Amino acid sequence: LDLKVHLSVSDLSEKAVLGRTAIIVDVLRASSTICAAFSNGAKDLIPIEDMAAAGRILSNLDDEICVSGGERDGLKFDSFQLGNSPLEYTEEVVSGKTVVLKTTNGTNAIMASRLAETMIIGCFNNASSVANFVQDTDELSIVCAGWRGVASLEDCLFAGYLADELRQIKENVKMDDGAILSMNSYLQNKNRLSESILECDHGQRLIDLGFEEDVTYCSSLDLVDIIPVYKGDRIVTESLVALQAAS
Ligand code: 3SL
Repeated sequence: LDLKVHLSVSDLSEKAVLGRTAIIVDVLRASSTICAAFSNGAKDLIPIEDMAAAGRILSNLDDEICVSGGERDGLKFDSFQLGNSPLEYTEEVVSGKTVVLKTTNGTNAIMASRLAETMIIGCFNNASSVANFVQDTDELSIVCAGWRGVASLEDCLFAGYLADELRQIKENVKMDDGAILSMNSYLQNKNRLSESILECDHGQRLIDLGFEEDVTYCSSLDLVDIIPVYKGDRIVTESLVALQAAS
């Protein structure tokens, strides 16, 4: 396995993921929100690059079949229905709907990785499913969303969790420096993951905004067993079994 970890989107050229499997990681909170939306029955999710695109897409979708969500600097857009808290994406709100999502870093990381052969969304909440899904992959890029072009500890910890899992399953894992840095950071913190995420920069930023419950939720391992996959212009989900059968 050739394993590369991009510690933030600014560390990613468009072609870096070309022909590879990419896992997009934004533990706080976009990846966790996407998993929550799908585990509560969202039909699909359209990640948005900018507000102009959001306006265009939303004006073509009936309110009955779509929900808008997202944040800027952690806070909900006035014109959107939901913010970026995974706890808002309940069955009652998202079941059967198309979610249109715009976030500060997570949706940008998704859009920046569009040339990947396969792109999935990962975080602690679907950790084991992601590790299982990529175990037969030969060329894997983990793209950490980070925060405004800078690495984030929580994304780095999840990248390190995956690197550590894969190194235990596979014979030859060739890691780049990003993967080694992430894995060492994970190994140092694996017995205090929640605490580390509560203490890190973005954990603290979210706590200051009143989202401590989100930070704890996003640090929880294996709450769901789904894999959100980017297909065409949107993200859909299938069970791990269906995805493995198709590959
Ligand atoms: O940066 C992002 O994409 C967001 O997930 C950030 S926040 O956790 O909603 O503030």
